[in-house]
Order: sequence, then C-alpha cells, then structure tokens
Amino acid sequence: MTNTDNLTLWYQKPAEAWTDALPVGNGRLGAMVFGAVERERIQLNEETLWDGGPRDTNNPKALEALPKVQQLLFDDKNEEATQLAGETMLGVPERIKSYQSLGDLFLEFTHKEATQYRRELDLNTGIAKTIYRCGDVNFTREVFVTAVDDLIVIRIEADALGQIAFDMTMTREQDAAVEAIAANILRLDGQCGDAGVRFSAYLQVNVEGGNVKSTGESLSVSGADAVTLFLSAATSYVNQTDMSGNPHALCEDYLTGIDTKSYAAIRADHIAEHQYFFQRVDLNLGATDAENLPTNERLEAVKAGASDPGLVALYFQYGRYLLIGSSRPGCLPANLQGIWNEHMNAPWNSDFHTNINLQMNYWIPEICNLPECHTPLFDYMDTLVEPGNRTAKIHYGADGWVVHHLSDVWGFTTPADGIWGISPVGAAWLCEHVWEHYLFGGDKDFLIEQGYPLMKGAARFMLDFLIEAPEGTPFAGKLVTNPSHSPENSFLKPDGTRSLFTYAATIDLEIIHELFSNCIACIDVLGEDAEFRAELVSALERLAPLQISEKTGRLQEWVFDYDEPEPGHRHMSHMYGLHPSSQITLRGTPELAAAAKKSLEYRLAHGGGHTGWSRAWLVNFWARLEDAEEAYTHLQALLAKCTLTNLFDTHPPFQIDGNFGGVSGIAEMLLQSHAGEIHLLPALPEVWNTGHVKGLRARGGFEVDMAWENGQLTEARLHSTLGNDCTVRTTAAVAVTCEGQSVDTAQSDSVITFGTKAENTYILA
Ligand code: FUC
Repeated sequence: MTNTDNLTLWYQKPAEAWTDALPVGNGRLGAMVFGAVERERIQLNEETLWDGGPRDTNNPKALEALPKVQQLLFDDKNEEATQLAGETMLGVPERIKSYQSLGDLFLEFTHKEATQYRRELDLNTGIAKTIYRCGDVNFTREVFVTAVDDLIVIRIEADALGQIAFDMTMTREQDAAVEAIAANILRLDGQCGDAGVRFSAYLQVNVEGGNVKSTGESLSVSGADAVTLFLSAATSYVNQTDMSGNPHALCEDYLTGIDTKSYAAIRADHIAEHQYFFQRVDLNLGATDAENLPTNERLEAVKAGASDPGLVALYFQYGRYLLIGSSRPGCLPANLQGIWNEHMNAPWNSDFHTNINLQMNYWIPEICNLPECHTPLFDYMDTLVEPGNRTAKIHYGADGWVVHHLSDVWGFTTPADGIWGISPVGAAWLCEHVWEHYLFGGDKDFLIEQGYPLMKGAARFMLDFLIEAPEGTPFAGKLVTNPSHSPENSFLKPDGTRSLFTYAATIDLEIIHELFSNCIACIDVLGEDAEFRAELVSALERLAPLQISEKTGRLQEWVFDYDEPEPGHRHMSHMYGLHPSSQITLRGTPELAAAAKKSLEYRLAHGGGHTGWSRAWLVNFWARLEDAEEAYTHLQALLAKCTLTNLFDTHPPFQIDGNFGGVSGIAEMLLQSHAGEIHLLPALPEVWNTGHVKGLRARGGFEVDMAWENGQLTEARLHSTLGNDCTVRTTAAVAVTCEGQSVDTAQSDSVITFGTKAENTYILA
C-alpha cells in the first residue's frame, strides 16, 4: 500500500521565487506552477527548445598536436602541454548554447484577500493544485502534464456557478510574438536567433458556462462555471541535424487529439499513466508530527537541526517523481535542470555535463524501479555516436566514439570550455549505465540491439587512445590515458606550479577498468566477438593500476602524489571506483576501500561536499562504506544546506543532479547489490530504526521489499524476475521460504545463497 499521506509537498502561500514554484512534467513538456491568487504564473518548457544548431566544432589542429602534447606531459612539462593543447585541441568554437525557457503563461484574476489558501503537489497523482476562498466561493486550480495526450492541462473550478473570470496571456522575454488566432486560442510563435529552432505554444480555452473572447494578445473569460486550458507546445527540432519539424501542425495535432475527450477522461488517463511508474516503490522511514507541517516548515526545521524521516521519504519519492517527469521513454534525457528552466541563458546552459552530472541523473532508474526512464539516456548516447566517431578520428586518429565533458542536443563531442574540457572519457563513463541496465533487468535484446554496440564503440576508442607510458615514468610499460585530468581539479607540482593537465588520472583508469570489464562480461553473455574480447583482456592486464599514497595512505588522484591547492574540491573523481563503479569494495578490495575512506575524510576535513551534487555523492560513498551515520549526516546536510523550498537541489543555483544523487544515496543505504550479493539494510541509521520499503530492485533480476524494527530486518521478500541464483547478505537470523515451503540454502557469515525460479517470491523471515 502506498503511503499516500506523505506524498504531498504543500505550502500556505504562493511561490515568490521560481524555486518555490512546483514542477510538473511529462518528459517532453514541463511547467512550474506558482499558485499566485491574482496573477498566476506558469512557466513553460519544451525539452527541445535549445539555442544554437548543428555545426562542426572539430579542431583540425588536434591530431598533429596530440603526440607533442603527450610527450610534454610524459616529460613533466605540464605548462607547455597546457599551452599547446589550449591552442590546438579545443572545439572550434569551444562553447555550446543554452537550453531555453519556452515562456510564461499568466492568468490574471481580480481575486483579492483570499483565505484558506493552500498550494500543493501530489506526487501520487502528478497534479499541482491551488485552492483558496474569495468571499463565499471556493476556487480550485489543477495543473498537470499528461504524457498520454502530451499536453499541459490547467483546470479552474469554483463551487458556485458563473464565478470564474480572468484574462490570460503568454509572454517570452525574447524571440517570440503572441497573438489570438481564434476567440479561444492564443498562440505564441518564435525562433531562436535567425536560423535556430522554431517553436510554438497553443493555448486553447474551453469554458463551461460563461464565455471567452480574444483581444489581440490575450484571452478573456467571464462568468464561467469551470474552465479547462490545454497548452500544447512543439519545436521544429527533429534531431541534431534536422530542424524541419512543423510546430504549428504538431501543436494542432495534440489539440485535435483531445477534441472528443472529456476533462475527466484526460485527467484519469494521466493519473493512471503516472501511477504506473510512480506506485512501484513505497518507502516509510518512520513518521513524526512534522508530517502535519507545510513542506517549507519541515525543511526549516531540518535546517535548524531536527530529523524528519518523513521528509527524507518525501524527498526520495520526489526524486523519483522528477525523473518520471523529465525522462520518459522517447524523450531527451534529463539535463542539468531536468526539463525545468526559466532562463534564456541558463547556468551551465542547462546542458548535459558528462563528467558526473548527467550520469548522476541516472543513478536511480534501476534501483528505484524506473528502468524505462533510463532509456532516454541510451537513445541520446546513440545520437552522439556518429559525431563522436568523427571527433575520435579528427582529434585522436582513433576509431570508436568519444564524448568529452559536456554535450548538447546538436551532437557536440569536442572539448569545451577550456583545458579541463580535454577529458575524453565521457562516452566510456556513460556506458556504465548500459551495463547496469542489463544487470538489473537482464534484457539481452537490449544488449544486442543497442547496449553492446554503444559499449564496444566506446571501448574501441579507449583501446586506440590508450598509450604505453615510457621508461622513466611511474607507469612505465603500462597503458595510460594521455592527455587526461581529474575533473576540474588541479594539483601542485613540486616546483610550486599549478596544473590540471596530466596523464593517467585515477578516474580515467577506473572508468576504463569498468568499461573493459563490462564489455568482457557482455561478450560472455552474448557469446560473440572473441577477438575483441582478447584485445580487451590484454589491455586490461596492462592498464595502469590504482595507487595508494605511501605518504598519506589515501587513494591517489593523479599519477604522482601531488599536493592539492583545493583539498576540499567538490569533485571526488578518484573515488569513482567506490561509487558509482564497484572496482573498490569493502570486502573485495579492503586496502583500496580504506584508502578511499581516507581520501574522503581528507576532502571533508577541507570543506568538501559544498555543492548540492557533491554532497549527494558523499551520501553514496558513505553508504558503500557501510557507515550509516556518516551517510545520514550528509543526507541531512543535503536537505539543510542544498535544498530549496520546492525541494529542488541547489548547487547553488538549482541543479537537479543533487536530487537524483540524494535519492540514490537513500536507496544505497537500504539496499546494495554491486558486490555480487544483495545486501539488505547495509547502512541503516539509528533514526530510521523502524520502517519498510517496497519495490526496490537489485542486480540479477530481483525486486525487494523489506520491513525492519529496532534497526533489525524483520522480513524481506525477494521477487525473482529472471530465475537467477540469489546471494543475500543480512545480519538478521532468517529462514527462506517460497509459497510456504522451506527453501534449501547455503549459509555462512551473514550470507545466504539459494536458487530461485523466475516469478517466484522468496520470503526471508
Ligand atoms: C561540473 C561541476 C560544476 C557544475 C557543472 C554543471 O562542471 O564541476 O560544479 O555542477 O558541472
């Protein structure tokens, strides 16, 4: 049963800032609902509305410079290497353009002095609601974005007849015009720049009772009993090289699609579709009286030091809600702001950052039972293969596909922003998601049709790009990346100079280890490509190893044991092996795990985790280290320091990766399956002493429900979807049954192993 009581964000006053407003979305369309009584603002997004356009940004000078840059780096001449690479290896231009807001819808009411005000977002229905009373009349507004009919729907009702009157218009700060094209239809039309994407939004007003008329750039409703607004939006973006779409035709199609459909049917279809995804997981970490408070007050209390397990559960479900709203099958993946962005030039362009952020957005779909929401990432990766092939050839003389530290919807795969953009491991890192999708769901067809070609192409690039480190270097004879850097972090050389450009940064080695190991496992599943497998095995044997500092005992971030000018840096890239990858595990590689822990402690002692996503990553690290209280401390800090009124994560500013990273951390505290066993409650903090979770997923094809009391597991139900053997780690003394029959198990040291049959459920109690 879903805990519907604690699935609502609610407030007693309208949003003032954009980050107080409540998000609704269907993957393609998004809206932010302010809930103002007099002048309601609903800010609008369409996910393909990006500035810029297709262009070739490859740098023809890169390949010739590559061996020189590599030699300079091997010769410890980082400054000269930086200069030469800066002149030759960056994209031309090295900047991308922004994802943009579609505009705003304003509804102007004459209501004043409203009482009994409340606005809310019900995660269980995906409906934002504003209610208030004016005089003797109660007014209700509902806003949702239906994926079934692909429209933003706004419904205004009153509990007395003929009471609804308001004016409405749409605006956009640049590049657009608005006109009424019928008595009840308003249209916004625009184009980014002179030759960019064309876009439209149609607002259709259906009145029940009363009437609607148009006046130039606005529509006016009077004397209505109820009003439904349907907003359709579309752009001319078809794909990264094609802008031939017809926004008018598309918008009109969406509207004709609901011509004969009642509001009640549209709403019911929306709720059913939303709940199909949303209701798969239920989480209860224990309730407190705080559940009766408005969300902003709960957050304030946490900032003041309170613990509110219910708020954590709400935050968890909100993260799942945000993924459902920004990453539905067939759409673009969730960008730095999901799909919700009010700017024309957004922070970091609201782009796809591939040196942690885009990946972090996708830490939750598998474990949190939204695997379909993972697929936009794979489809997006597909679109980067062709441009990534060209960049691999032109910049590195390599086969396969490469992506650097960020991308857009135009197939940008060259280094951007500066020297730290020369980080050619983006594609390889993204491929971890492909394999994870298979590990959880076991879909071999996915591997054959989409997954393995992506992985193989990324591995092909890496095989070609890896270079043998020469004599006289610490990794002599080993394979390393060059050039390389540890995302956005710099180091101090013994001569006092500062650089961030090097070879064999630890994260590169970990990403490649992950990719090659996964490719080998994939080849074993598919039973093909023996030659490529042999190449991978041999490269993996020659890959430079991870290093533990002799001086400090910490996991080294770079090839040399450099000092760091920013020891509390937000990126903790060398710990990639601990999370999200599993090259470093507590029981499998205890020395490396201990070293990673020291690195973490050192980062934290110097102010680490100060951005939202960075704080969220910390929760995951500590969960993997099975330190429940540390994980919880950082989760509390995520809520207290990096969470806005509407529970959006803040970097600052708003960036959605921290939401998803935080949710991943909560899930990792409850369930882990990266180390060849399903670990139940690996990092349960004292404050979540009693609770239950339903519907989390584990690798190997298992759905897991658990209940616990006084910090001890009381029952777990593992539903086997693939019939694989199951290895469970739990400190609770449990016996295993299936359909009332006892199941044969092998047990040792808190680990229980048993065979399963697909579609059977195994009870551990
Ligand atoms: C990475 C981070 C920044 C920011 C940006 C979008 O470059 O280093 O903190 O999150 O992505």
